[in-house]
Amino acid sequence: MTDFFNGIPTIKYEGPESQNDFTFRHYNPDEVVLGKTLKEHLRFAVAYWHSFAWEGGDPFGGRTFDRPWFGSEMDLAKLKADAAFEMFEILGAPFFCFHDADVRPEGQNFAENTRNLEEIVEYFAGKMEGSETKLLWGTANLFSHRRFMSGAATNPDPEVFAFSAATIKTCMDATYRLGGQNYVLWGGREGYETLLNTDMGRERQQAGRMLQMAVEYKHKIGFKGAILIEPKPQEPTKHQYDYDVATVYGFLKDFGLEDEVQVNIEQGHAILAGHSFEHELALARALGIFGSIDMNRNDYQSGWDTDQFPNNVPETALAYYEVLKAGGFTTGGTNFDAKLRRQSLDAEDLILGHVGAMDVCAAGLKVAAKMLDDGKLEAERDARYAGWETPEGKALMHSDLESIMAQVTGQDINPEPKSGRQERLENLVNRYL
Ligand code: XUL
Ligand code: CO
Repeated sequence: MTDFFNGIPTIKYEGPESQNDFTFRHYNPDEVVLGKTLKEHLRFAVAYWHSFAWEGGDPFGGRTFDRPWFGSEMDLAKLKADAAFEMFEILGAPFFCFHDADVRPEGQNFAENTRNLEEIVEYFAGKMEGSETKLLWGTANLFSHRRFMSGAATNPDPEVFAFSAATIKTCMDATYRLGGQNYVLWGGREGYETLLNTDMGRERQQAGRMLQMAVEYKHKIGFKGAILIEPKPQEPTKHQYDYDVATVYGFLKDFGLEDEVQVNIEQGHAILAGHSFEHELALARALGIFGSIDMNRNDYQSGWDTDQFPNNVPETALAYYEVLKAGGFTTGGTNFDAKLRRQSLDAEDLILGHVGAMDVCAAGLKVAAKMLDDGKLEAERDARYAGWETPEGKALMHSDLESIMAQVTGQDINPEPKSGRQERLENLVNRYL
């Protein structure tokens, strides 16, 4: 036991009227909604990097947090793991997620990195035996160390490609060993700073081959989880190749991976790409590549990835509406890719950030479920496309320009515009909130 969370109780559901800060008001893990418990629907995960590895720095200042596990020794990495599993228990977190670099000290070389990772993975395995918390996904940090400054898979130096491929293998092994349900690839530095030194065509081929290798290895070791790509348009690089869901889909098609790889969609990344979160979710569903979500929020006034805990129920409601329409999560879940503000120094801030976020997501999911169950919004949408369900509408998709022209002239087709009824639909959605 560490003493880091001393005095903080296990968080229980007490309902919306509770005056206790350390309680859930909307997230009752056992509450059944549309045939599943909230715990099964939401599949919450704690992000190890933001909660335990991030030091509170920003571009203008360094560490503000003072955590007893900061440092580069293995013992401290184990102390960090102890505190992490204590927090998982306080929150009743069903899952967690990690990068290699979050959990093990950086070694002098690849072999030492691998040894450190393997030792911590065994330590995690031991802790997981006595814990309810499972691994939602693992991933490799191929963006923080200076060797990755010009990319990992897309690096102009083949040695960096090799180092990255080997690291991905070790992280897939770690994920598999711990029963992880997915493996994520986020291309933090797979992009460019200037086109003047960049061969985009070549770099894209390198990224495609790396992803194919990860998929080949997944099948080789019998990893049953999903491989997920996490789109982001920019930051840290000026431009990233996995820009958004549409771009990733084109990339997957190009490399024959559209049936092998799904997407992990992050709220803040969607905003940076000039989309809404629900846009990205709806498109992934339509393309059949929806996998998992990184739940956070971006400050709408700053143009960077602020990774804040979600706190807006109408937004989470529209997001979970899309998740439910996609059939809900299978291997995926709700990972809080969210960090405290750098002035939020205390252990209780870390707990309350998660408690509030879990409540906001649960409230949003319940609104979404009501909306879906009522069916009014879907009925309006179906009515708008009803013409396509008629024999004439269906036949159009199999026709050709000449026949269609004959039909339009023969029947004197002259379409009358119909209202999109946007305000009516917005009013309808607000009734559920
Ligand atoms: C960065 C980001 C990452 C990925 C995992 O913006 O979202 O933390 O989720 O590498
Ligand atoms: Co993320």
